[in-house]
Amino acid sequence: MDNAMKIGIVCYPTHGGSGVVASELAIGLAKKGHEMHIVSYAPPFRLRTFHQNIFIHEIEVASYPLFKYPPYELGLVTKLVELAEACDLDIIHAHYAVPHAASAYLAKQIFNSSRLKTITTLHGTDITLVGADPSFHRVVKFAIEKSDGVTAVSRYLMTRTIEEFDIRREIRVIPNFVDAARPAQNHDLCSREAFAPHGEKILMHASNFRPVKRIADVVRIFARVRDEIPSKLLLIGEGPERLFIQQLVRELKLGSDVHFLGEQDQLEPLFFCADLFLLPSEQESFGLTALEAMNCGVPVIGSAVGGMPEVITHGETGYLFPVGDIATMAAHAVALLTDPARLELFSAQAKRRAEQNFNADEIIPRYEAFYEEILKS
Ligand code: GMT
Repeated sequence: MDNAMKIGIVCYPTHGGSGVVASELAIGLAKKGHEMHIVSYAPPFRLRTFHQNIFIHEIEVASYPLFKYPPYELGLVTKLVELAEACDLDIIHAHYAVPHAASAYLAKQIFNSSRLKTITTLHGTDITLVGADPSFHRVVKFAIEKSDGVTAVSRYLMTRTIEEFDIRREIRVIPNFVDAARPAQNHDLCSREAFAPHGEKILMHASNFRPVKRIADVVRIFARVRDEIPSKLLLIGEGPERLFIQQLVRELKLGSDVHFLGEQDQLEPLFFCADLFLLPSEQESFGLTALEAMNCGVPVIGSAVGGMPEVITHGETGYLFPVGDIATMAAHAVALLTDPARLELFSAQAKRRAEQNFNADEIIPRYEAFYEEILKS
């Protein structure tokens, strides 16, 4: 490939949306012939198998008795400078601003070549929760202003960033994406009968189990649905809320109707077991799991916050209601689950929307074009 680029992608390796987007972007660009270098503190879970043109570089952070907090940012900077030199990188693309955008900036200063460009992709909590915290605010603003290019995963996040940090530069919106063809490969891997032996309906939620996801609302919505129709709930993920949620499941006497599946590397097989996906978050800059559910033909019920309305079309591919309105969410879940024709229509519309508006085949070239534009600038 003549115009192949050498790109360093900085991301978190854990089961979170920003790491998934970074990994899927690397996979897509590597397939097109670009040389992709992943810099992370562990191999990202979607990149644990071999991919041609993808190279993993783990960040080393020295520990010393003096350090209460090992300096991750500096280990990352050192790794990026070494990599820029050894691999002749064209671009460092930092996913999640805190602290990756600042580390990329510092690496560029140390490397001291105007040829090397830095790009930051804003994902959500790096702006709305963590970045907005006074202890990070100034650095995040500085890093956004100093990146050669900045993208945001939704129009909402772009606007919110401009307001929150008083940003006067361009932030390009490039939405998250899915591989529209892949679900077909995972179609028969999940057995509905294993979770719902008597033909019960299956509701599903997947997240990092943080308070922002309002998983208690998921459980309470499910409790109301189960009062009306036989149903099961699949809860996927790990995080600080897990014990509290287990306790709530016991208190509401939902017992064996709720399955905790822990972290799962691939959600697609499970989506094919689900009738409905629940994402009633407090905040959501995009809602990648909702898009992944739609890509498998699963409608979504969630909150009308942040970038969710850019992904889910209310009344067509799911329903969105105000945060915490569990009564309305549950009523619409029951209405949809008891109307097979409407459920089927929503399922088809969800799949079509994912395919037509968020297809990797269309979105990845937008990143590629953005890289080329920044390299020329
Ligand atoms: O909170 C999460 O879900 C994790 C977080 C992340 O960075 O891994 O997700 C954010 O980025 C995702 C990928 O761009 C978005 O789909 C999520 O909506 C966003 N989370 C929030 O805004 C709460």
